[in-house]
Amino acid sequence: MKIIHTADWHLGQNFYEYDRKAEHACFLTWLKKTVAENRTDVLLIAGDVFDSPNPSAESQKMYFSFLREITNENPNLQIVIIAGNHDSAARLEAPNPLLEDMNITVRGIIRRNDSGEIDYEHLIIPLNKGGYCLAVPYLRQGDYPEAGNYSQSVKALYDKLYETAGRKIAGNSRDFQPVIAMGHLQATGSEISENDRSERTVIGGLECVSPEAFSENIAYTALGHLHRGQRVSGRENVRYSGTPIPMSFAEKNNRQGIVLVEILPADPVNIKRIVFEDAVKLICIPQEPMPPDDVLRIIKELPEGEITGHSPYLELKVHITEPEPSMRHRIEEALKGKTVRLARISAVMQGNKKESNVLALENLQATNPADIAEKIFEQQYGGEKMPEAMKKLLHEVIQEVER
Ligand SMILES: [Mn+2]
Repeated sequence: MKIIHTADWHLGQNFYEYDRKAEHACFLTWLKKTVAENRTDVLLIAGDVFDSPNPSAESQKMYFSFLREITNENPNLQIVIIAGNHDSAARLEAPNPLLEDMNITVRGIIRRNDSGEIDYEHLIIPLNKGGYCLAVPYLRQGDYPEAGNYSQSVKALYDKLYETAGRKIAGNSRDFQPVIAMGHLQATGSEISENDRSERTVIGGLECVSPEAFSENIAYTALGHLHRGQRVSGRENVRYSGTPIPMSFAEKNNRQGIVLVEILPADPVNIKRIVFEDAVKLICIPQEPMPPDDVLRIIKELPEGEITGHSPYLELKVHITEPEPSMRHRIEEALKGKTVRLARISAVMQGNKKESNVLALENLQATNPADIAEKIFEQQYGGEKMPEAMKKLLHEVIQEVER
């Protein structure tokens, strides 16, 4: 049985001001080709299909076109999809009546029966080739049995699922019946991308699942949520596929792709990562922040050409000694004709080794945006206060937005 494991597509994501349609389309085309070339039996999509719980019509069309095309091209392909924390569990499940006829199963909601018990059966998907997939979507509070802390409760959920699947297997005469598991969660013993805000804010400190939640007898565990493809706690067959396209500059060194898993009767599982080579490149220059004039000089060396949906994204690191209101304009002028898309200018004040923009989520929610802006201004410009005129403008903007 051949499985392809992917996750964290984040369809509809914007990278700074750029939409990523071209990149997602390119990935989905590549995925269709890869699924067909490898004569895949099962495609697992481990959550965060969409970037937003309320995806645009365009993103939904891209998703449904993909499902239609891939099932047309591979009539025997089975697809199992779980919702991630970015997806709306209910919305992702809504097309199930149509998708089920196409051999596609989506699980987003943890159902309960009339007596309040979790409907475990609903999360155990029979595989056409034999065996079962434990399809566990992102778990929200109340979605798991009470069994101590979060990690213990999630383990109890997977244990119960594994046990229930085991009973089904015992009552069955087929000899090839592997159990595979899916989840959208953070496992302890995994690395997150350095500085990754999108992951870190979601993860928090407590909500980590011990890899022991996944029984050694599970042939393969397909995880989503962390954007870097990796094994968990050294276990070869408990993995994050990672995101196919980088979601932030912090992910620039990740090798994006998917995981191809082959499960053979009585043999160890064969696991191979396949890199998605056409991912748009992220360029961060210079390596260490430099004064504006040096950065402008380095920009001159960038390749000339047209800007397309496949041009690299650019992050510039500039060292400044005083506020430089015209810097962005000068940089944009210098970039004319270059085949890069400017995403971010990171301005660092002389003396400040690292940008410090750490603010706990609770504090952030309770803080006035004007205060945050003033604080950031001071940090960026070495303690200098925001000019009154700028404060006034900012105030007007905030009022406009909040009205
Ligand atoms: Mn996620």
